Amino acid sequence: MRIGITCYPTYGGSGVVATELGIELAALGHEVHFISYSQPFRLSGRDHGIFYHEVPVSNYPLFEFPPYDLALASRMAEVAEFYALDLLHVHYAIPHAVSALLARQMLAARGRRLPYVTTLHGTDITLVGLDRSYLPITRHSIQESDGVTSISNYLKEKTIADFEVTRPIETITNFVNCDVYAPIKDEAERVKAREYLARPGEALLMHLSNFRPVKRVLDVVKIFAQVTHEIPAQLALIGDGPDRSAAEWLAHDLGIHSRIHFLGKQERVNELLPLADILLLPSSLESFGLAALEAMACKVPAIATRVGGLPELIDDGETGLLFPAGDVEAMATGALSLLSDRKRLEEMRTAARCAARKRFCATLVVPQYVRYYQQVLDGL
Ligand code: GMT
Repeated sequence: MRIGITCYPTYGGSGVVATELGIELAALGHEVHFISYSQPFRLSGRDHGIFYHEVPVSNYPLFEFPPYDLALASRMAEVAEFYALDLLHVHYAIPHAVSALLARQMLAARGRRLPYVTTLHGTDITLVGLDRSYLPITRHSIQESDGVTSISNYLKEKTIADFEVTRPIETITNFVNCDVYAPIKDEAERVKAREYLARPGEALLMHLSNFRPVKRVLDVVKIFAQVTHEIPAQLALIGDGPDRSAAEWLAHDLGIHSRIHFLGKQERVNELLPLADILLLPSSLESFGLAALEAMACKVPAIATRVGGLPELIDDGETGLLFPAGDVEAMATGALSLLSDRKRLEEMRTAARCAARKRFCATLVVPQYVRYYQQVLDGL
């Protein structure tokens, strides 16, 4: 198939999923065309079978808000025509599904079919999409899609309930390449590799996000403060975003900044995650929680919140621990109990990797997308 993929190309879970999907589809022999305002950050630009088409947005003085969604629709239609695309797959409904709808209409007027599949990721439904100014157009573009997938059952139900979408929605969960996201097998090698973050005998906690308020990064610092009060420990924070400076201030105020490593945005998180003992993900909402899955594949269980789609990913007590959002005390106690019981931690680490491989491996999930595309094409 020739597939056009549109996503947010910068740091963020939906862009990561879209990019990894494109890479996996190309590896299966499909031709993948990314259409976006910049090259998705996980693409090297040299991947066989993958093409990137930039969306130029002109900024006339008249435009207080340059209309990216229109430029995107034009580019989608052009790329679809020039490269004979079979379908478009857009990740994150706003504005991508609306642009795809326009592109489909433009080509229909020229006698060409261009179906589009929309994948719902999270705040496109739970926050932004529910904003009254976006709700009607978001609902329309989802309803009009030729196929709609959701990354968890939670998000599927939420979309049906809040948007009154009547068309079928297929749950296709997020996935991880279990060869790329993998543990460091040799323990001595792992201890050596993480020496710059934690000394031997110290626990290493990690957090990975875009530091938006929904991630509750300040809770990460507060949980760590309690942990490091009891046992020797270090914290590595991967990512950047609006709450980073507040987290840095808090680390200084609590006097624990020398044990916290702000690593910023990182390209190869698969090399960092296996170094950790546990991941902290205290989000107020996660429709799936890709960071937790990536960690699990690296044999790192998450201390996370019982919100959104996280219970579909993490079996509480088996492959991680779940707590109510905001309950810093409980999460710190949970982290301490796990880090102080090496046998239980090792069992949970093994179970986390096993669950990632058995249920969320790219080799299982990507074929579900291929079958879904085929269904959409057959249904036309
Ligand atoms: O909805 C967002 O917050 C944006 C999105 C992103 O691009 O980071 O995150 C969502 O999609 C990820 C990939 O499918 C999921 O793993 C995240 O749980 C989800 N975020 C939220 O629901 C807050």
